[in-house]
This record gives sequence, structure tokens and C-alpha cells, in this order.
Amino acid sequence: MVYMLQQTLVLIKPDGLVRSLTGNVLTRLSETKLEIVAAKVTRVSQEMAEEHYRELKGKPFYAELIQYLQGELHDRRKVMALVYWGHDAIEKVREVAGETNPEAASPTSIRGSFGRIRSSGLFENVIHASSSEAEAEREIKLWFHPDEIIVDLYPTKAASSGGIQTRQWA
Ligand code: IDP
Ligand code: MG
Repeated sequence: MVYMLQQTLVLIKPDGLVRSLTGNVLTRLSETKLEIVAAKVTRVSQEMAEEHYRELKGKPFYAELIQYLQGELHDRRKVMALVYWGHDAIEKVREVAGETNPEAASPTSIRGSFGRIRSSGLFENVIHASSSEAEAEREIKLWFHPDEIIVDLYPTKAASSGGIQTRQWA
């Protein structure tokens, strides 16, 4: 089989942070042997949440999902964002993450171990993981600046900010 060198975006969602699951989640993800090439803790504006989940606009759970990603359901207004990089990164991380519905997810997966379904029906499933190369590209460019990632993943162009040379996504 041909191995694909890929990158994928992971978000530890606010439920993961408020329940102190960061260490557990990172330990599970380390089993993939992928490399972390970017990581940060960041606040999530409504615009970011809507852009991240723009494909789901119109779903009955969309409005609550936007609140969830912003941390409004957990009074913890931040997420941890990471880029994992290596062979078959997308599939490996999705495998460790488990299915979207935490009750359907394998009990040994992150979502199966730590996720729950809110009484509203929203899947509170601890992490986000990109599901295709196109989605990974869109999401990594949304959440990270080129200079925050230690490898060159996508083309960039030079930019200057206050006289300091930086890069932007091309
Ligand atoms: P994914 O996170 O496994 O890629 P998506 O379909 O992209 O799943 O959905 C994004 C997020 O929206 C999920 O992680 C979950 O939090 C929520 N979600 C998705 N489908 C449902 C649903 O049918 N009911 C409730 N929440 C859902
Ligand atoms: Mg998805």
C-alpha cells in the first residue's frame, strides 16, 4: 500500500478542557506515532466557529454546535488546536478519535471513552479531527498562520506586518 504523508487538524473542544482531559487525549493521540507540528490554546469567536462548521449550517443542532465550540456550554471559552503530521494522519487520528456519536464510538476511542450526548441531543465528543485532505487544508489554514507551524505544509506568500516580515497562506 502507498502511504500518504498528511496533516490533520485536531481541536480539543471546551468539554475536553473543562473536564481536564487534555493529558488523556494527547496520550491517546501519541499512540498514532504522528508528529505534532503546531499547537496552541485559543479563544473561538462566533465567526471562527461558524467558519469552522460552515458545512453543517442548516442542521438542527447547528446553533448549539456553534455555542459548544465557543465554550458557551461549558463556561470555558477556549480550545486547544493542534496539527498532527505523518503517514495517513487523517485516518489514524479519526480512528483514535472514534465515531461522531459517542455512544456508537468504540469504547476504547477518545469519543467512546470521554464523550456524551447532551440532553438536547448534541454530541459532546471532546475532539474535532479533519476528515479529508481538503477539509484538513481548509481547517489548518483557518486555525493557524504559516509561521505557527514548524513544517511547510501549503504554499505561502511574503507579507509584512508593522515592518516585520511574515508569511501568509498564498
Ligand atoms: P465529526 O466531528 O465526526 O467530523 P461532523 O459530522 O463533522 O462529525 O459534525 C461536527 C460535530 O457536530 C460533531 O463532532 C458533533 O459535535 C456534532 N454533531 C454531528 N452530527 C450530530 C448529530 O447528528 N447530532 C448531534 N450532534 C451532532
Ligand atoms: Mg467533521
